[in-house]
Amino acid sequence: MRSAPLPRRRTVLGAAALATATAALPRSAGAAGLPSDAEVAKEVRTEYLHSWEGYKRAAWGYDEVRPVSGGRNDFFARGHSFGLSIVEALDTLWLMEQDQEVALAADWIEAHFDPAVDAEVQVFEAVIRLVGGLLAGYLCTGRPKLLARCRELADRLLPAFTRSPSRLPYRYVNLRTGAVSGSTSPLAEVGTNLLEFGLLSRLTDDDRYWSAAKTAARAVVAKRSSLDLLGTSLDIESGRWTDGTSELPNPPVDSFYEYLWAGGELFGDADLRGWYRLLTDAALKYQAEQQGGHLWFRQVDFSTGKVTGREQSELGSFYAGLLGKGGDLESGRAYYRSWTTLLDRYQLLPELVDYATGHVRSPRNDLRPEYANSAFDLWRLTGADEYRQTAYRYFQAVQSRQRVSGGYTVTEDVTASPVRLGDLTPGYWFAENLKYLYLIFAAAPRFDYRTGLLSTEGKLLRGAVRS
Ligand code: DMJ
Repeated sequence: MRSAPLPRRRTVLGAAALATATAALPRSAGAAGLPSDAEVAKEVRTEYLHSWEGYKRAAWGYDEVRPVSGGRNDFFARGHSFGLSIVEALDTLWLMEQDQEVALAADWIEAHFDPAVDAEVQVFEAVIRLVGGLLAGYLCTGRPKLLARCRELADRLLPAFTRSPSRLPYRYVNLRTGAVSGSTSPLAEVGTNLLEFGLLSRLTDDDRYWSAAKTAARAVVAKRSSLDLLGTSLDIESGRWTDGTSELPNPPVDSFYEYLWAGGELFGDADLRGWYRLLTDAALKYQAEQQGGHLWFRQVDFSTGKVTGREQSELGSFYAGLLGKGGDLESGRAYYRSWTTLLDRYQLLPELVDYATGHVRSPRNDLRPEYANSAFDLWRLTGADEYRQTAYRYFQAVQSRQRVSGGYTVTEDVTASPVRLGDLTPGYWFAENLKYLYLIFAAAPRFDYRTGLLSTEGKLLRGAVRS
């Protein structure tokens, strides 16, 4: 995993800076209308367990629960279940010290999780949710079978990389046959594997996973434009861009950038750090803009910098925290405030807005975690009360609008009053939203606040404190 160091152009807040920042974090007894931290942590845990029990009751062993109807959803492939919500929940339950539930979840995985089913799965989703979930489960519990399952799954995903003429991964692979498909892939799907594959290489002393991931990331960065911007999607077979728009921080490119920073941090990899800095400087130069006193990121032609759109996806709100962690703290804080104004307006963030016109382009709310993720990141970096306050507002809004007797559900329209409910608890709900909130308020003894590092799916990949 060694690489030649690239020059760094400004200080990046890594573990040392996080440590300094978090050492001074205030623990509150309930300032400015908030209950005490301990009370909030208890509320958050109670709501998490409400949702978990709903899943267990109606959909145990299936990927996802439909908490209104009591139905189930196969996330990866119709007719095949991986017990996704169980894998997603494992490290959150562990951080919340729910050891009976941890044992139940880990036992189920060891007995039933099948990494060799005859089904085509999306490589990106399988990596961040399943490989990441099994890795985190192993790091938290120390149960070797979780690592064995993880490795078997990763071995079955590898053909997506090794059968590709460009070494950029195909989008889909059949876990039993190794057949690959999906030759046009967005950036996030090409690069959001560095953490999971890098860590797996470390734990197994087998370089194939890391090498596949790093080769793909290197190939992408080599295709940057003369402005140091990246496009959105690539043709896996020719290795060429299929478009020329820089979408950062919207999907489907979002976590590509996140993994450059996080990979640099987790593995001390100077290439990844250098690439993150180079691409982030270009995004701040060509895409950042103020509208109505708020910071947003426009879409631009990656060769000319010409503006092509002003849409912002809710998923982009993760970028506030990433900017902070990467060393652009003031930009991160400003971008977070832009999202807070939307939260204050709608209480639940809509999926897509045009920030120039103020129009809501998609009024859905898919119980997404990105705003809470940034609240957690920025709170760790600054200790500022603003993030506890807004995190709690986010929690209250979700609790009062998306809670049902079977758990928590997505909503169809956040602009309707009352909001129109959907019928799904996405797997990531068990991995992310309430984990971030819990960690802000709980002073969790099993989380190392100095070095803890979470993946894009909220998986605890560093900083599990085992007694
Ligand atoms: C999650 O699977 C992850 O956070 C991913 O990085 C983006 N999409 C969802 C949540 O919105």
